[in-house]
Amino acid sequence: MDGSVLGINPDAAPNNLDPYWMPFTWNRQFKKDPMLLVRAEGIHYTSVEGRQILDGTAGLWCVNAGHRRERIVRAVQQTVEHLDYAPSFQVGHPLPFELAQRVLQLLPGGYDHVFFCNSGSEAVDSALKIALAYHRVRGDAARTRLIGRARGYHGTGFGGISVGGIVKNRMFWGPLLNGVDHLPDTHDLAHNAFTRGMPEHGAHFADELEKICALHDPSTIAAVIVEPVAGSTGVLIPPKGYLQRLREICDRHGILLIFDEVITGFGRLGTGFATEYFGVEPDLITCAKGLTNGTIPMGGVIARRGIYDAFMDWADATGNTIELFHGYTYTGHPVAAAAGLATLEVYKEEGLFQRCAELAPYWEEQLHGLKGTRHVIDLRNLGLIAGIELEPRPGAPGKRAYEAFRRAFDAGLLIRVTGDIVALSPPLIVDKPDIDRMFETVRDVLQQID
Ligand code: PXG
Ligand code: PLP
Repeated sequence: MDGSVLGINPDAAPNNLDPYWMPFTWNRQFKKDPMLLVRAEGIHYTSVEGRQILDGTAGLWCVNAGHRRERIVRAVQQTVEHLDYAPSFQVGHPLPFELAQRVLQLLPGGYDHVFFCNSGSEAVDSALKIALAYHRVRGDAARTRLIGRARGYHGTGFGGISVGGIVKNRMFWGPLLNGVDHLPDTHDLAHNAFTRGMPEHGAHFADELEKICALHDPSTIAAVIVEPVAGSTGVLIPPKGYLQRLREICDRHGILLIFDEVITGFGRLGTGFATEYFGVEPDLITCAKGLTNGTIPMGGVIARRGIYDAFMDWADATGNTIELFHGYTYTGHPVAAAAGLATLEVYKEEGLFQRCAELAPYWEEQLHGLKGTRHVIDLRNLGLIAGIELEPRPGAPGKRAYEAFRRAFDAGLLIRVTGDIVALSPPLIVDKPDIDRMFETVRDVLQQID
């Protein structure tokens, strides 16, 4: 980049790291020993020191087409040269209309509308609000409860942390939303350790939903939200039959099912969305991340046929002209929509979802080659996602994995850690030698650390 535009050199470390309060980060450690990424191309970052870092995590699970793709960069440049911003309430710009149509093409026929926002957290909040309002506009106003799941991650808005199941993301913020309950998570190392793909054991975890229904009276429950594959809490793969059973129970009781596909959307499992992969159709789907290849923030909520119509019918019946009292300044932002359109074009042109499906068996094979490596107590995979669970150090949970993360970075590989679980989710343009390098680096690092 031409430094003169910004008046600073974006390839150099800032002289003062202090004012920026970093998210989900050990701030003081980082500021003593920063890991700064300044450039990216394909499957690599370049660090501020000029080192090449293999991107084992597609950024934060979002750069599915690899970095700095020409078509996406040009789409953003061209759009912003024509128009920076257009209001999103009562006025529009053509691009989000086009994008909604293209997103729907990636889904089974039962989905017919897309609401846009700016992140996964907003997508979750929007989906929860749409679910509550859906029942309300249909005259079923008693349905106010929301059911999430232990170890669920649904972003960091109040809605998302209320239905989410990560204690540290919840414990500081008081009572959160009212009327929320949680399913148990499906993690079961005793039965399922080292399973390749979906575990055989555990569909019964879905039956807990019946118990929750019995406890609260199902006619008070608005929606159940789950990640089809739990990503950020350590790659928890759904047991065979589990998602189907959740769908059946929701159907039996008139409860909406929401799949949070912020990670699984846009090819991560080798299909457009996880709904296709698992053959289970939720009522609402949240997405973000891969929607724009991470280039410009954007999220969305995809609605099954009938949901949008319920709002239209309500507005007609009540004489309201606005059918949904919800939205953001940057809903359908034209520059984000341009990035989204170009991204979907790249996915299609290069057959990246198919590529993911084709590479998945090799990925699985290489991952499970780590069995027997020091500290490894489980290996899990689906699509191009891998979870490597480490035995925690006694009295120091998370420390071993953090050290692995730091050493991997020094060895030229970006991984993600959560607790003592390492997650890998490379861009879908990854090739076999990259995959080999990733797992070799992880193996080396694990052999080196205590
Ligand atoms: N739902 C799911 C399933 C997610 O994975 C969000 C919602 C929130 O999206 P935003 O865009 O508001 O962050 C996410 C985000 C990690 C990691 O290390 C995962 C996420 C975000 C940051 C880090 O696993 N997922
Ligand atoms: N706070 C204030 C004072 C605002 O005026 C607005 C939007 O107009 C918001 C928050 C919400 O911002 P956004 O629409 O970007 O989510």
